[in-house]
Amino acid sequence: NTDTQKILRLHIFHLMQTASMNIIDRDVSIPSRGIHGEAYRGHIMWDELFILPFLTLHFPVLTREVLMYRYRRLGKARRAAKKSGYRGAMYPWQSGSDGREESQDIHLNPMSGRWVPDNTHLQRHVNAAIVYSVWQYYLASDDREFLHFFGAEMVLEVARFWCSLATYNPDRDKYEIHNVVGPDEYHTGYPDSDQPGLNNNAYTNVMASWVLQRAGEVLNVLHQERREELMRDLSIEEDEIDQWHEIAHKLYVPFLDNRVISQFEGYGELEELDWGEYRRKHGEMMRLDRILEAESDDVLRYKAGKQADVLMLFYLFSGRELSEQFRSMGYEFSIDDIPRNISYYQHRTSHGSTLSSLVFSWVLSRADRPKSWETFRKALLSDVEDVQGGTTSEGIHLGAMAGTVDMMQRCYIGLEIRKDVLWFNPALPETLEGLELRIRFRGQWLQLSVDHSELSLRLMENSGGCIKVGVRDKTFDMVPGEEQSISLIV
Ligand code: IFM
Repeated sequence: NTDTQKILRLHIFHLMQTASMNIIDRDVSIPSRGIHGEAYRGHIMWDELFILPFLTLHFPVLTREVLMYRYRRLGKARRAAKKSGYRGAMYPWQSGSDGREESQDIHLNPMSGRWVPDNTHLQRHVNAAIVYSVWQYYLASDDREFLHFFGAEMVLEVARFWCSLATYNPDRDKYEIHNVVGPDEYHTGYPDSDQPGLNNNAYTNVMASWVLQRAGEVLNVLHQERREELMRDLSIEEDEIDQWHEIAHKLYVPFLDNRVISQFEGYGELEELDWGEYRRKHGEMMRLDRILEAESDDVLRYKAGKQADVLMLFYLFSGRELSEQFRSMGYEFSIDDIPRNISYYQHRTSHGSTLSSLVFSWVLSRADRPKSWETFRKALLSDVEDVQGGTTSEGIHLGAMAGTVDMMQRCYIGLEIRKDVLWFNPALPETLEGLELRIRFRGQWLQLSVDHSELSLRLMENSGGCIKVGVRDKTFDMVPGEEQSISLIV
């Protein structure tokens, strides 16, 4: 695996060029294509969701900086929400210097020479991504100062936005979210509709519910005085909190047969694409949307996705967390349902974004390790082989770069932070003999090495206290200077 290691180091190198100590106090964030090229004009999108986990476990101070970029634009996000008739804060899909929406309205299809409408700005899920990053940073760093002064306010204002976006459907006794776009950027509306956006994108609705639940939790974590202060300053009344609770537990999630989550409401009625025929005709189909548009057809008509959408849920949450999340929303969804969902969308995705192979390799890591590794290698080669045929010269793909490093750091080691416990559940692919790395958790360095039979941990000598560690189902405390070796043979 020297080749894999070499590319991972190259990825870290590029990442550290964009996010280094030099960004501290500069009010900048991390553009999706780094500072390496002009694609997306340097805009900041949701890619920090894939980038921050690496930074948080090594340079938490940089994650804080990136989150501060968002905090400084909270006022703009509030104004954007108000202008669109919502409450709270609505962050833009593409953000630049002053925090206004910078997304394009039209884009060029070079295959047809036509300019086509672009409604990708309706990806409101970026707001959930910001809260997810705030929460993960808080859990990993225990930076209560950040949560107290900045993070909590963002969480509450975004929760308020989701609450005002949701509408009640009495026929279902459920809340719904309309006119949005999920991570799959092919589906920005319904075929033959003159209205942009989709109803009840499953990823968006589940994330909105998760955010609303975190908003309740954040208020409990805060010191009483700060809680009262924020509620007063933001004019949050107790009945508003009750409403968050009600919506969080009653957001609608569409399903197809057999507990396969429907990407959005109406997805099941779309036509199946003849993937075999199209592959024969076009070979690589990463930009299936452009191929179809050039043929005067429309990707909106088909069950064909650009990138992982529903599967993002399995990327962000462990099976156990997700089952709990679904249960809280009134749905039964178990870990056993995950492989069926992966298989369904695996056959209907063109991987037109480099983020897609990354997410697929992650979600396959438990059910099909060889396939996960094969897909990981694809994500790994995104820029070194310029797999999209010419996009790397417009800037590297930082989400895929950081995400592939994070595959080693979190995915194959099964690293997860739940409440104040750092969990490990290693499942290395056959091809990976072992890993050695050092991570930062709640202000302390933990050295770890893992192979197929053993996990060794050493909490470095320092002035901190003990940390809580969990391996598979057992938890224990570790004090600075302590070493632990745990057999992985069952
Ligand atoms: O943010 C991504 C999006 O999910 C897919 N298109 C590229 C963007 C920038 O990386």
